[in-house]
Amino acid sequence: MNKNKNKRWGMIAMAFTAVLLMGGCGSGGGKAGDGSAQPSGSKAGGSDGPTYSFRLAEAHPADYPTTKGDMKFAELVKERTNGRITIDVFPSAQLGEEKAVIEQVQLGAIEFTRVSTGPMAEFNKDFGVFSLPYIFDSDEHVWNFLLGETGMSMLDGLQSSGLQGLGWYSSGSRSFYSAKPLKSIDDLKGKKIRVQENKLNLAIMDALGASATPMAYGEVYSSLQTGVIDAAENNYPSYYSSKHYEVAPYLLLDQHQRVPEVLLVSKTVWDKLSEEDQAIIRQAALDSIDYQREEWAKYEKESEEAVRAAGVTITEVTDLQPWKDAVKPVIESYRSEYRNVLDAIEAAK
Ligand code: GTR
Repeated sequence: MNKNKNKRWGMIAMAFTAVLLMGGCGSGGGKAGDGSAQPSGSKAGGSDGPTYSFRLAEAHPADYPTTKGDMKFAELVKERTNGRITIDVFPSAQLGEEKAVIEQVQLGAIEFTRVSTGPMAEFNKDFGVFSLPYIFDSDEHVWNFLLGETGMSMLDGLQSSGLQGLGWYSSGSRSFYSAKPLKSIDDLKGKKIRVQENKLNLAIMDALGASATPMAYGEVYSSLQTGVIDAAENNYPSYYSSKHYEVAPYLLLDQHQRVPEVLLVSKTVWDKLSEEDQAIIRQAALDSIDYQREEWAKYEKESEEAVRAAGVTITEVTDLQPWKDAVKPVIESYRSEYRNVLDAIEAAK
């Protein structure tokens, strides 16, 4: 654990050095990678400047690991600006469901958000890569990629979509769950399955012989309950905290996707901030990552135990080959579009 942690920090440091080097000496008009980052914890420039009160939209409840990460981020920003910049976290989708929130953040009506990279695919094509199935082997693989050069540069790549990425958070792996018994890949055939809202998921469900029903996260519980959909898919923490396990108590651990979370700020807002404030915010986001990952690891275990204790029928998948074979055509059809990033993901193994 400790070794992994050190390794992670080493990688963050490496990635950050790369950002600094890339920024070089250009002023860049306060753009990402402008090399103006202060060392972690530095108060330089923190107290001086305009006062801001921002909002951060979060889909999950207050005790969920992403929300805890958001709060840590907000706390660090407040601390390092001596209270000049405050970010209020609004949990439980109080400011809206993810897709609507992303639109609001693009407009600058909401300043910050933490969202899944799943729905982000419809706002920035590059982000679709995270919905491709079985491209990562483990969480370690995901993080090697996210904190490497390509992963970190994808945060800045969001500028063309009116957003600025600030950091990544953990989200484990997604598996299917159903209201009716679900034991094998064949049981998915003909099922109506709720997916995150992006077009790649339609192709994946099609390849599995199921039919995709994209809808907002907040509608999934009642849709499972009333039979509008037969099944859904998510990680242990969401399966538990959303209570989907109550209405879909059959979980099949196929781990088809690892779709990370991303912390975002509106580019409209970002461009108005001084380089010093940008640097403080960027560093605070990076400094909240390890905390979020620790909270994630704890909550992932707790939520698995809780759904087991609640009597959920969990089927492990011992052979992933039939799953990988079934979805291979989807990956192949997107390979040329995502070639560079897929190569970087492969290299991060
Ligand atoms: C969760 C993710 C949420 C939301 C949800 C969903 O894992 O943390 O932000 O995207 O999945 O399936 O809609």
